[in-house]
Amino acid sequence: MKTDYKFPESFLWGAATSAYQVEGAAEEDGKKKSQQDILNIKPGLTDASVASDHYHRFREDVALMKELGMTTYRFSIAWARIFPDGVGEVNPKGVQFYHDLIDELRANGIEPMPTLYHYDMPMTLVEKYDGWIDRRSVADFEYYARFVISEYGPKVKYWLTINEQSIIVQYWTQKCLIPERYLDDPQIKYQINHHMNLAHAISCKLVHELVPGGLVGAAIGYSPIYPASCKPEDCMAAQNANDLRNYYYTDVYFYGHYNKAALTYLEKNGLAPKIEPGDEDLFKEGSSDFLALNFYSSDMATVAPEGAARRMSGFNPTGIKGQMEGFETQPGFYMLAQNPTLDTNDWDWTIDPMGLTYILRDLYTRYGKPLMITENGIGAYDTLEPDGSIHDPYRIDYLEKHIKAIKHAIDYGVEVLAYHPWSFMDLISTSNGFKKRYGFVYVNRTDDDLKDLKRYKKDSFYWYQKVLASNGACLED
Ligand code: BGP
Repeated sequence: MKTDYKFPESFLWGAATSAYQVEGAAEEDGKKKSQQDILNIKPGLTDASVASDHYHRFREDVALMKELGMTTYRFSIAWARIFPDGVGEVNPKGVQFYHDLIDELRANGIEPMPTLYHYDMPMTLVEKYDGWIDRRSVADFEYYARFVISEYGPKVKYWLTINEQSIIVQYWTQKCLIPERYLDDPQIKYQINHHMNLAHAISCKLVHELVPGGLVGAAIGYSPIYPASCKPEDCMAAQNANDLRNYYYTDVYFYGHYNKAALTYLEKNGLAPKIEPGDEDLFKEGSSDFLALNFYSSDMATVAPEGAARRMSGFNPTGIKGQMEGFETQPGFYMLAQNPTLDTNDWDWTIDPMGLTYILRDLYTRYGKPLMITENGIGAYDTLEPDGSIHDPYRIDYLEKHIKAIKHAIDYGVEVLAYHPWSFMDLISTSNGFKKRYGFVYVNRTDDDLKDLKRYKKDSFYWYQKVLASNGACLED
């Protein structure tokens, strides 16, 4: 029988971005620097001062979203634009920017879906007490979140709290500005995550308190982890990896406590966060309404000997296949490795659409809460042709297979609310600057040359427009 790819009528179709990756205007209209304005000055990255210039061109960008047929847009609010020093005095121009953006979206029939935090801790708080490393960050985040949720609450139904705690733990020095003296202490990353769990739970409580009918959840970077073989040892390693890399985060959001096996492993290895009395009560009070997933690829695990060197995931800095710097190894628990059965993009990220059906089913069975996709896409080198076209069949192929994978999960009974591919337009990649592009809309600049920042529609734009117009029904096997 032919599969029907028509999605439920209420399904929201959109795309995603984050503040420091698109906005630019890093120190304009009262905004002060965030840690990303410092971190992205490093060689190999692109400084965030202009990015895609969305701050100045958001009306033109929203017009393109409307033309694409989007009914939801996932973006993030820059904490340092609202409170330039993290707490204290509010910045009226920053507050107005997000009012204008949200109003423009609403006027065009697009549901605004803001993320409260996407890697961009205000620098003042990093200088004051080392940012998320210090528990004072939780109270300051509450101050910021309370303001933002009350201010925009009447216009915003869906709230996303913190972007990708799991990836922040993996790539802690890239996602947070970590002072030198902490670099030899791997426990710190789990402490940062604990503070974020508290901030997440507080945000959930605030949405429930301040936004009638509001719904809230975290956006987690999530990859299923398969065993390297059917050997029981590999299956056990995969279970260990799923516990520490995935359920360690999501169990807190829905059960209000850390995954037992993962926490026990961290405790035995001196890595567990310091948990204060009452913290898990707060987790339970701040339970999520849904889970948002950022899905790009899947992982594979095998056995790690007790004596193996501990390391976190590496990344491929060159965009030439086969140059992944290394895989996470947790001695005596698991070690990740490249899955030989899957193709990859140029940065060695596996391409695994069935992995998306797999996690949607698994997470729905585990927690019974609605799910949505807040990121999914393929980073690639794109070429602007002399006639202004961009031919990106690899992106169409990737997205088509993943959209079908979502529908397969829906057909199994999973409740999926929305799909936001990454990204609406080209933006600064967190690891590879402007070389690695994700958007439906091409932004005419490179890492070193700002050119004219003009927007061009890629082939994938016209393809996605048809998918949205037909609510998925145009897709066929
Ligand atoms: C996620 C982040 C995004 C985004 C994406 C692609 O981890 O939430 O901010 O950038 O990954 O990753 P990259 O930019 O490194 O290619």
